[in-house]
Amino acid sequence: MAGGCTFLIVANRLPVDRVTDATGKAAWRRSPGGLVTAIAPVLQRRHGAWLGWAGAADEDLKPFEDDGMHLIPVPLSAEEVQDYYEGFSNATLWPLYHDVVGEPVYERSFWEAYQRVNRRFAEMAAEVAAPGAVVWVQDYQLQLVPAMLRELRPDLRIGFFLHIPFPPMELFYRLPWRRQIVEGLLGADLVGFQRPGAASNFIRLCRRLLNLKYQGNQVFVDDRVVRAQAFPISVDFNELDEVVRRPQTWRRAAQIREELGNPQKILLGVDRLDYTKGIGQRLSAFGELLGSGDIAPGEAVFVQIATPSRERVEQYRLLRDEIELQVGRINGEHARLGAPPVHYLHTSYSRAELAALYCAADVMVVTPLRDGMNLVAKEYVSCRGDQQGALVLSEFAGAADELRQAFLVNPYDIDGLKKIMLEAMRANPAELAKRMRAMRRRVATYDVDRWAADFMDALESHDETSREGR
Ligand code: GDG
Repeated sequence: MAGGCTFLIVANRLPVDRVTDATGKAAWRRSPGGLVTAIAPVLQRRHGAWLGWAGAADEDLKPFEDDGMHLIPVPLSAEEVQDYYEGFSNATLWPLYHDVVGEPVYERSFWEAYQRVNRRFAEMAAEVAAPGAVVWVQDYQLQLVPAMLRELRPDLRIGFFLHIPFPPMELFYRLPWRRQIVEGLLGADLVGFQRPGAASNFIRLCRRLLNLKYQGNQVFVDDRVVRAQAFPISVDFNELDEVVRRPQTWRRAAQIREELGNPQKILLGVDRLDYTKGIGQRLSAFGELLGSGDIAPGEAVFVQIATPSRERVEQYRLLRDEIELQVGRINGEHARLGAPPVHYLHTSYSRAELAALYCAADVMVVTPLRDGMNLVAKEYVSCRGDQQGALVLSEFAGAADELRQAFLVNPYDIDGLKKIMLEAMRANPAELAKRMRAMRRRVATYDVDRWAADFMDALESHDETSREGR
């Protein structure tokens, strides 16, 4: 049975978190995180609906309106949160898709739950979508939804976007359920990836694993054509640019510098506390630079914001201990009274405070071992309308394809990382301005609106393209 939604986003989480206000009343607040930051504005403009889990286990909420969006909660039991979300999504797929930088867990009960929950999402989407509606499914937690949904509702136009990397075939082949995942994705009309390399990995897999024919970015599945293509995600450049035009943002940035003891250089990292982000590598490099005297005592401070993430997954608990031990060691060895070189903050901040931090940072250090895109790098660039600031960026972040004028680095190479961090700290203002201007041009042109519009255009023009392709 069809519903009335003509445009529907289907994602693991709703784009809001429950908070308790001053009077003790529960309310919703837009959640931080890459996906939400990118898609909420698109949905608000198209007056669509968003289907996803509200974040607490074992509760059955009615659909509601918030922040200009129609939100439809999908219930998950505590066991499903453990097996589908913390298990298959975050302990199996996440490390496997990020080049196995953590060891994936292959557990049959996780897979059972993943299928069950994906089916629930597909069934609920099938119920609310209007005839011929456009449904845009998001990310690695829901890779089976496109095929399940197509089976229930062949009239829908289905898009899928993967926010994280798609691994090379050699790694993907390890997954015991590899075939089902690829078949699940092929239920979509359009499968979007962050980088062209990821789209080619997928197309190669379709050929090798399922023996399907392809031509360019089109894969032929029975009587259908599925397109696989890169759509590098971006940020709301204009919004950030506007935030940093406010004098209070720069006043706060100056205050942050003051609070840090007016060091010559502030280095900044902003990440979810995740083992893919290379936080340990950048801290090692900074610690060694202090140890060798390349950075003089008091010359530079490193501010690391580590937003709490997936705290019930074992690997994340271990990572937190490791990072905190490392910070403690560096500060133990190099701090003077009241002046630690590393300021580590395991908490999350408002977007306004983040913008002020970006403005205060002389060097933004973004060193993931693998990252689909990395929005932090693009946010930093968007905030630096003063054309200053240096971006140290890992070659293994999707953003490195576009931000070629960053100080690019291989984060596995600690000596290389040390060298590039020093280079970024010592670069002269003219060189920084040249690099920043070029990067800003890129992000201003390919902003989040452009990303969503490119994806939607490709999805909505799909039929015509397919006929041409046959
Ligand atoms: C996934 C992919 C891809 C962080 N701390 C706070 C906060 N944030 C915001 C940042 C940024 C977002 O969270 C993080 O996005 P990233 O892209 O850096 O990383 P993931 O969370 O891993 O995102 C990634 C992304 O999806 C989108 O496709 O780029 O590769 O892994 O926007 O600013 N926001 C607030 N307080 C914080 O403390 N308000």
